[in-house]
Amino acid sequence: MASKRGALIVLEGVDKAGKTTQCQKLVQALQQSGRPAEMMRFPERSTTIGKLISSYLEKKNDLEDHTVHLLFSANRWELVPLMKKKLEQGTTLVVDRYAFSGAAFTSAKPGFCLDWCMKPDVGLPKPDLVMFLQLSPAEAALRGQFGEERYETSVFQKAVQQKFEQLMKDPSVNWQVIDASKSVENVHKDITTHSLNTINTAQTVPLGEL
Ligand code: DGP
Repeated sequence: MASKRGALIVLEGVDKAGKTTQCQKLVQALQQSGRPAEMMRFPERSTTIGKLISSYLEKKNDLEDHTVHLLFSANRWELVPLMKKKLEQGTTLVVDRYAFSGAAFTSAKPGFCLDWCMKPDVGLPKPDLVMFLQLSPAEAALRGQFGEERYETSVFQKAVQQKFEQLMKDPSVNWQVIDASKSVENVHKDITTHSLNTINTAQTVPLGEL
């Protein structure tokens, strides 16, 4: 009998929602309970494409908006063989941002529609679960100043949030909205509950495509 595949679990949300902390805590909890799990993040800045993206985000270079959109997508595609291998081996992947950030961030720019923005990611492995860490712009502001990177302004983040709300209407994606205003431990509990359910059901269905 074929071994059981891992689940593809994605955390999305605007800045300051706590995605990275929660990804790390989830991976740790899964590993401690004997379930193979690893964290990934997008953009993955270590590759050649990722380095270009990183210097764009740090405002060290300027790239045309369509071009950078395609680079973000290419950065996801270049990791697909590794993702598939790990999932097939039974490792659950907990991913900090994915194609939904791609569509939300670019479509928040003037002159872009959501439909065009989603096209380059069509065919990527489909997450079994996407948890959206919901935090109001006011609560996010209480968590401290934005950094220096491109996109880190409250006006842009509000536009991104609206785009995520549109994306969450897609019933073909298993979205779960998580109240990220709760304590770190309580958010972790919610995320763990959804993830354990998903890991069990993912074993019974093949990996889909976006
Ligand atoms: P992070 O390393 O998670 O802080 O993400 C870096 C920034 O890049 C953050 O502002 C979100 C943005 N971002 C992530 N993925 C994409 C994408 O696919 N396209 C665009 N335009 N921006 C993205």
